[in-house]
Amino acid sequence: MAAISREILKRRGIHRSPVMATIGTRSMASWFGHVEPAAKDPILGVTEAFLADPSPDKVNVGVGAYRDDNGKPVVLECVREAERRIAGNLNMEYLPMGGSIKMIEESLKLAYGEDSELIKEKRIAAVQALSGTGACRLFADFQKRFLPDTQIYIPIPTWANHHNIWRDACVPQRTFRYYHPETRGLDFASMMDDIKNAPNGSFFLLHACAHNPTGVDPSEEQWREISYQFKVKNHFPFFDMAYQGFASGDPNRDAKAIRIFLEDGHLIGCAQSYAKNMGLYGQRVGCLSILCDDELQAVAVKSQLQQLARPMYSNPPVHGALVVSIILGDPELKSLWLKEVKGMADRIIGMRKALRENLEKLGSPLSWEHITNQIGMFCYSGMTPEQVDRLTDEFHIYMTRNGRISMAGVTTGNAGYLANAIHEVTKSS
Ligand code: KET
Repeated sequence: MAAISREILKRRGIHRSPVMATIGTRSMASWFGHVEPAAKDPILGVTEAFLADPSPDKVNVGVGAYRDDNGKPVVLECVREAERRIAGNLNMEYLPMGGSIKMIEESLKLAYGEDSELIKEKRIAAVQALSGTGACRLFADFQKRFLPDTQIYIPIPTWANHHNIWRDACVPQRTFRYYHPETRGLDFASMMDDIKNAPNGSFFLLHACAHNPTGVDPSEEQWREISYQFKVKNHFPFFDMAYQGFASGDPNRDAKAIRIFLEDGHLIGCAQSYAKNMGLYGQRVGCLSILCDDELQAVAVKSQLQQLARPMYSNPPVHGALVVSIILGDPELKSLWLKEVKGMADRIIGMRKALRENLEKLGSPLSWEHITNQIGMFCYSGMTPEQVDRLTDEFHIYMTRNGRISMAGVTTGNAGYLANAIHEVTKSS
């Protein structure tokens, strides 16, 4: 028992503590004596701190969760209607290991295109996943099991949890350059260099749109060049698409990068999430898809994804999957959803303008152009961890220490307060 524990700890990079050395002769209380408190999650830890603050002025622009202009969480009208239709009709039986077939079909149309030949040819292995995180994790586990000698190239910076996901799946990580702090834009030249210099056949994690945390995406032309270079190098692109619809307000446009890679004949992987674009955060509904050479391969890959799911969570939850398939399967509800996604994206764009204008009105000596240039849920402000600490300590404003502002938490009511506080902590820098 102790030997197994030691082996597991060693694999996770945790070295045996003195308490573990004498395990077995100790009382029960000592079994966990070596467990240190985990480091706070850089994103969800912010929400915990926000909730613990009694100040009436407090503002949470930490986690990427959409709020209305009164700062309240939103349940979309299309979701409410889908739930009305579900009410009373739902049995609580298990879904298959791979999840809802209907939800998967609709998800593939959304990512690969309504009339995609690849769907008709049944070349895509896909399973319902526990939202975007679960889709990434399932893929990472698949990668470890079937391509054990590969690594994953992750952009710097990225969503912090990407590093945890591939670490826990025991896939070695490499990084590639993405962001240029001086221009607050894409470091395209360095990114291309890193793509060229990676060994042929490397796995790359790409944000399909609305890159988190920077809000900086390659242009269409740049995506074409990236895709071309991936072809030359025979790299495998894995797209994390957590914000489809949140970048431009149009889910089809936001899938452009994926469509370009498909046109160029790549095999791809894709993680989809309905957390943000349908506001189904806590329902944990998403989809993992892997495009294969042919139907036979797709059947085999899907069966292996199911094998990975079975001992982990057996089968995915049913409620969110029903909501998604009802909305996407009904033309009227789907167009209501499209309108509502656009409404959310537009409100965020409006708040970008408001925050920038407020900062400029205050006479800030710094340029805040990037607030309106960046897209999606986040503004990568350029503030330092120390400046963020001051925002929290002096103004009760909560955000991640990398300077990321969740624009989804900015409202007409708090944009002025936020701008004033940002101005106070940045004006002498
Ligand atoms: N990928 C990206 C790029 C991402 O930003 C998130 C969530 C996810 C996947 C996972 O979302 P899911 O709820 O599993 O579908 N990001 C926000 C929330 C979080 O950290 O969990 C965030 O960055 O605030």
